[in-house]
Amino acid sequence: MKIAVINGPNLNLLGTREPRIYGAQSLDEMMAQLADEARALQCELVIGQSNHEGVLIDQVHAAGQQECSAIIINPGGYTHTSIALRDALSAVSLPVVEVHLSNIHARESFRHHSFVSAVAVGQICGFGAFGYSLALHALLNELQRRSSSV
Ligand code: CA2
Repeated sequence: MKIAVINGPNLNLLGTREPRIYGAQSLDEMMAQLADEARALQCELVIGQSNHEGVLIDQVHAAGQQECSAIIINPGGYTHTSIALRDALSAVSLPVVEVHLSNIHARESFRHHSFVSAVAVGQICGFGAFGYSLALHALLNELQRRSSSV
């Protein structure tokens, strides 16, 4: 089974700045750990990151075309602004889990609203890199639940 993991703008800077908010690990380190964990669960990850809204939308479309079963997405700042990204996630009709490293609800008020949440199975925030691992387990559980209810 393949799962897409899509990371939005500025997340390529992880580990270089703002460690108090986002931790000290780089995105590559986080994704390598997640890929190891996924492999042990018989899953393959298709990992992406972009600083460009259109490229993220293309990665969402590709997840549908590459026969991924689900999407984990940290949309970064586009969480709070992008109707186009939300429309893409809605259009591919795959289960989505939204991840944020920080607790967006405990930060500035402009971070409290997410355009993505309404098209996601759920949102995980505030647990740092562990949030991606929680999302992987949540999606496997969701896929199992959906396949046993058909
Ligand atoms: O907490 C999260 O994961 C966020 O998605 C991160 C976004 C932010 O706009 C969202 O509100 C919450 C920002 C990512 C910026 O990442 C940086 C990493 C290192 C240095 C500077 C920015």
